[in-house]
Amino acid sequence: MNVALKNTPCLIVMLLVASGLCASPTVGQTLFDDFNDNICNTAMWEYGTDEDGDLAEIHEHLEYTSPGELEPDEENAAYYKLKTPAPYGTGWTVTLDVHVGDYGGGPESDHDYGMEVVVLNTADYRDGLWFGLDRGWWEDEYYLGWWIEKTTDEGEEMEEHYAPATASDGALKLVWDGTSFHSYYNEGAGFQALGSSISVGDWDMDGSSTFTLRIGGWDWGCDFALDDGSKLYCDNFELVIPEPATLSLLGLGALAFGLRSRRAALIRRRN
Ligand SMILES: [Ca+2]
Ligand SMILES: [Ca+2]
Ligand SMILES: [Ca+2]
Repeated sequence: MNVALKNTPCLIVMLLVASGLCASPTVGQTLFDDFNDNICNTAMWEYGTDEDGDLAEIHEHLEYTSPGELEPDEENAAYYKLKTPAPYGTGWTVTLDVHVGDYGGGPESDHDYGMEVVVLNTADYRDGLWFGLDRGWWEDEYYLGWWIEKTTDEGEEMEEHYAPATASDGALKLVWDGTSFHSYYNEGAGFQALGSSISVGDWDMDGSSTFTLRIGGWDWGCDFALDDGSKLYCDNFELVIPEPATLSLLGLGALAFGLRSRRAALIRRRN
């Protein structure tokens, strides 16, 4: 083997790291995807679905499509999942642009849908954090809002925060400071906090644990297909894992900060 060929794999790794395409999130690294090439970066992402949801890079963003609801109470979801989980011990920040268009429909058919970031305890997928922009009809009320919800294997210890949204477009930011999660949303006037911080101390994790990170879309109870193109999508995923010193400089350390059950959460929110 000549020297050039022998060094090729090493060169490729160096180029991948330099271009941000390397799949392993490590301290000091930023992972970014603008989805502009309309092809899944399989070095970074695994594709997954629940039921019949579909997710695809198209129109230079990541777009969700539902086939419509066939069975009552069925939920569809499709997602990109990071191939390499994010580490527990160091802090990290994920940001994502989301767009949840208006499909209308009548209150006679309860349904809701949205785009989200999902964090799961790699060792126990019952431990989860679901954060996104959601829209839909529920019991004759039409809502659009930012929503973060925590689940655990204990079930009854669920936490959640909700804030009404004013537009179909926005950005969300989730910050892990090594102890708890801080959630923010931005509708054009800068990021603002969505409720208080959420601790995952009851997830039985330790310094060697990791989080699985997913982005994607979902719908529940729809009796029509979310297939109109570009109405439900996300864009510009960024995961930043700063050096610990950088994290404290950002002031993040100073901020006091599964199984899906949206139906139960909605009922609680409305009561
Ligand atoms: Ca894009
Ligand atoms: Ca791509
Ligand atoms: Ca657990």
